[in-house]
Amino acid sequence: MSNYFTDEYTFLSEFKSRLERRYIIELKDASIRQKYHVLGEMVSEVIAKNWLETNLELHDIDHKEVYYFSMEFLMGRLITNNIMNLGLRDTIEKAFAMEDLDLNAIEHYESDAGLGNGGLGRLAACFLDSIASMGYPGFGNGIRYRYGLFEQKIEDGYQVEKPDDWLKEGYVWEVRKEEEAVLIPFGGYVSFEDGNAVYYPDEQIHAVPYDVPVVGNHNGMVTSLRLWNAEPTDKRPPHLNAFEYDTEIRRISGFLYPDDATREGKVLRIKQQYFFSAAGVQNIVRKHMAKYNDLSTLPDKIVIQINDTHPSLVIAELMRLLVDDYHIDWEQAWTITTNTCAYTNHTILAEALEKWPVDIFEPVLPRIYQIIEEINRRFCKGLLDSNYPQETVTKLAIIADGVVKMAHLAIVGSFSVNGVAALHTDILKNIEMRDFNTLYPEKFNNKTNGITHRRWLLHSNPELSAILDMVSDNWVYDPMELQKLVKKATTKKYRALIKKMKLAKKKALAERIYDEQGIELDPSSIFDIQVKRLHEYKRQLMNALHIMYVYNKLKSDADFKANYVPHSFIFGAKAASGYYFAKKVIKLINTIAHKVNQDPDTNELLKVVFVENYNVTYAESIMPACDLSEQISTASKEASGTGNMKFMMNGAITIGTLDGANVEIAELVGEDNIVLFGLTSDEVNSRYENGGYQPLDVYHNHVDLRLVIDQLTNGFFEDVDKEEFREISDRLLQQDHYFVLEDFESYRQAHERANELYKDEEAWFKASIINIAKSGYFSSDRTIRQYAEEIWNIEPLK
Ligand code: 26V
Repeated sequence: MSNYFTDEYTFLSEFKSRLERRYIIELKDASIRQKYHVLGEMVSEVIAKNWLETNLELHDIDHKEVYYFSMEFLMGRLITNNIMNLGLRDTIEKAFAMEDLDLNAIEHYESDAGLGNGGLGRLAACFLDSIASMGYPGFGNGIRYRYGLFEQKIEDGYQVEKPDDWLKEGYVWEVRKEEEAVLIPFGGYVSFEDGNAVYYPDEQIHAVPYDVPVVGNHNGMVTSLRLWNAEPTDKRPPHLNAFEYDTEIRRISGFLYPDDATREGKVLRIKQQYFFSAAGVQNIVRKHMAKYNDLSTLPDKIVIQINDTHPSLVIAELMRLLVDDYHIDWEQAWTITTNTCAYTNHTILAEALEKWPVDIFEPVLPRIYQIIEEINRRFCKGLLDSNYPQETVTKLAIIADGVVKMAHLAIVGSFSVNGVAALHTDILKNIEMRDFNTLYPEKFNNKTNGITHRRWLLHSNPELSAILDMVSDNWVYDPMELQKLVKKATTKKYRALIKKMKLAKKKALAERIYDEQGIELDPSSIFDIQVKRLHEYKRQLMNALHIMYVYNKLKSDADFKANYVPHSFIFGAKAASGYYFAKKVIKLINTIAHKVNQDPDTNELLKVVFVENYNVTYAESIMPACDLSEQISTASKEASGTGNMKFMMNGAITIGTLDGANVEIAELVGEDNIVLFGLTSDEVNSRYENGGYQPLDVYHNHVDLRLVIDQLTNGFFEDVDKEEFREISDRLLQQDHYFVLEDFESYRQAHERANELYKDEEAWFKASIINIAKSGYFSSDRTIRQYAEEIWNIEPLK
């Protein structure tokens, strides 16, 4: 195949000629859509060559591979990543400059692949980037959702969800591999014939893989993210007509669950989980048999990383295949399975730990249920034989009280269980999963999360990248090299460079916000940003109450006003569609914004924006534009956080609690270069043990805070009904499970310290530089290397 990217002239002539052949149009008349498609196609052809070579090499050599099973991959846009990693950007830019075309605008045509909810899904995408860029043999395995995470509109201050029809124009990067489709059975019954279980399912569903290339950075490596699509077979259950059957099947890969707050559609969710887990396992076993013809060697050649409990049915499915289809005895099958699977826990929130009611689970997956029962029976028997008290056995059982506990299945069936930040792993080991840790101390380990510095620094912040090039010529390959910046923190020159970079990125963000929402931000104000999913534990509400406090002070206290550096408070957050309280908080933030932005007394000093439809692509312009990064979860609740790392890497200073990876950020940058506040995780837990605290005491003792709480319901917001925020004030005063009121004063003081720090320009940019310099640790390359060496036991290809 010819390479059309050798120089700008060759590229341009091919680009034009393809537009003519494909769309019967000349370049000057072509639409962005047409240009995007032709460019995407040309880049895909370069990828194809590397992809085939990578696949052939992986096929031929004897090595071990990792399969990252995840219900979510929040990939964002791929075109920029692909063009840069393949080293094509220069040629394309030169060619486009000759024709006055804007590559950026064409890139922006690509839809943001939002097959994930938040941190967990984006982590999976960062991991794939690191796996490919470091040359590890590894693949993603997930679902090809027809609709990704909803698109958020704000109407009258309320969130409205619109379907994310991301595939409507096709997806230029994917390749359908119909030949590798597998059948997934559901329902029906099991009969025992000659001592073997024979499963007669009600329905069979085709799982058809679509492969998306994951392009390594300048290393010729292209690995795959395999996404499974659910399609009908010709065997339809008798009770459904053809149309109903088709609709029912397609729902399985129909949409990503946006609802991590409520658990509706349990059956569908179980089907989704089994669908992509079983398809992935069948694929692995088939490949392994074709290459080695011996399943006892599976753990030497394959490791399956289970991303949260969603794919933990791989454990039961692998057992089913080994025992039922390959007639391997249970003990050996169990050894193979537990040496192949490894599990990552991403949350300790009790309400987020998956439990499936047996009466729902069993009819959908009757054989899988039997296998889990047998795993459970043997596990419990083992405990009882080792003299564990019945009470402990019941607590640890996989099936108990009429539910299947997916985390217990994942722990029992894996050789490794990891948390995602040091504090989180400590909490898992010492509190949440203490008994399991006593039982299997060798399984538990920590792998602090990371982010790909290629997307989150190199691609989204070229201005900062250029500065970093001045201190190291190798930081892209070895992000720990960023440390060299430490000694520049005390130089005027570098502080000025960073200041200039920050201002440029803030201007760019301000422009986008103005274009989209008509709100004008002053780029010289402090950009104080909180972007993440909306959850009570993340405490966007505390941030909002603090803004109300600031507004009140600006109106009533001249000294405060004189001392106040202008602030732009920026929020971005999607709330699960069924999460009523979270949606109220969005309405509150928008109501505050509406009021304060209009007030001529204060609006030179205080602006508030809730950006619409925060997603990966938006994050790429938000992260570099931040001065103060809000990481204010109730201590112990945020397993890690990864936005905190993206902000830090782009020179923001964190205002945060000692939670998740903030703890490690604080250790790295030192107390002078982070603004900490609030209860510690131990303090939070000891309050829970002692029956919580009295929010009313705080309310009565804190005059300024009391005013803010009162304003929620006293008509202060003229545009809304007085009762609009009643539930918010009730919850704060009656339960306040997340210690918003208790932490408020300490948060307020922290903001005061941040305000003072910002005024001392020298100190501020010094801190900013230290943050950038220390952020190399949070590259997902480091995280993936640790997984590879300490869990997966795999090596990069030469
Ligand atoms: C689910 C639910 C469901 C019920 C309501 C509360 C709730 C809260 C969170 C979740 C998500 C659980 C899994 C998850 O996305 N965890 C996130 O994983 C990130 C990557 O490891 C990590 O940085 C975040 O701290 C963690 O919340």
